[in-house]
Amino acid sequence: ATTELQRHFERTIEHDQRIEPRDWMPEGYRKTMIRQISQHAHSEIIGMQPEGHWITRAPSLRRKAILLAKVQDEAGHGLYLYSAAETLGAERTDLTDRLISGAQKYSSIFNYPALTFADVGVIGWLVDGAAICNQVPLCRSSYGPYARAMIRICKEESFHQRQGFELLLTMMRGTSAQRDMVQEATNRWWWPALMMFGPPDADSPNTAQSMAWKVKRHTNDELRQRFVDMSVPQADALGVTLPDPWLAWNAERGHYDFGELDWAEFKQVLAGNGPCNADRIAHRRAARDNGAWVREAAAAYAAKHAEGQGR
Ligand code: FAQ
Repeated sequence: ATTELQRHFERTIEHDQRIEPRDWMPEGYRKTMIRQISQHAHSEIIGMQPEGHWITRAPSLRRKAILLAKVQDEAGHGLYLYSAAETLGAERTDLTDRLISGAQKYSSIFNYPALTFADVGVIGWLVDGAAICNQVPLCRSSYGPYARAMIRICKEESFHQRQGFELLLTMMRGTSAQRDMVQEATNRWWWPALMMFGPPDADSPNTAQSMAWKVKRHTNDELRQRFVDMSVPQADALGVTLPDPWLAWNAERGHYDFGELDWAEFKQVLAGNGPCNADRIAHRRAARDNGAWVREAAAAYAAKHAEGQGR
């Protein structure tokens, strides 16, 4: 019977159809999906922190309203993705515990600080830009609930990217001090944004299997290249310089060449030693602990309500 189910699974993948929660799937596929979806969810939730700190410091009511909406969207994406992980049998409280204990990862990018208001713009432009580049192909990922979640998430990320670019465009039309702020923030975020795509293909243990299962549609290096190619004209339009002396158009390849990433830094950030890792986790731990009474009260209320209905 297993072989029949296995054949059905393989045919579904082969024909570009979706695997759904009740379908049989290999344990490795389930594990991979839980790993990727939950780490993605953690990234959305931890990703609220760098920009969240600027909500009370936004320079105008308009900027504050935009930033509030954006950060709330990230919370929505996180909850949406935890729900997708739950369709695979994962438990949300367990996933949160695994994030806090360091057993599960979240994107390296959120371990860098947002030091000025220009960072809010650069995060929208580059971090959301990289997220879209990585996530649009995931709308065709083989696991149904994940692929469908990505459609809505990508629409919202596109708005986030545009708000960041528009903020930077406004600052670039301002004073020279504002232009310097944008350039300085770009210098700090460019390389970490390129690291969001993951290790080079040769050092990416999960890519081959994830591509075979059509969980991933492109390799890490392919998407990183795509992001560099789309960012160069955007930097030109803004009037900022990307901090890479090796960046040059290669007519033969039809792509931009770019410099080597600092993979030692990437490894350090993944190992928990980035500039903000400890802060991010401490903040998340406090939120979990401070919210415990709300979850307990909700569970007690639900139990009482169920009891009442039983009579
Ligand atoms: N940071 O074998 P691979 C956002 C890990 S966007 C930390 O290549 P894979 C929106 C990887 O998990 C950010 N860890 O792995 C937003 C694996 O470790 P494991 C979230 C990384 O899965 C914007 C190991 O290294 N987006 O949140 C990173 O095939 C603004 C080996 O790597 C997603 O999660 C990294 N950068 O490819 C929110 C997208 N890169 O699990 C707020 C979905 C790799 O074996 C504000 N995920 N690792 O212990 C993916 O597309 C893939 O999982 C990759 C990694 C491409 C990230």
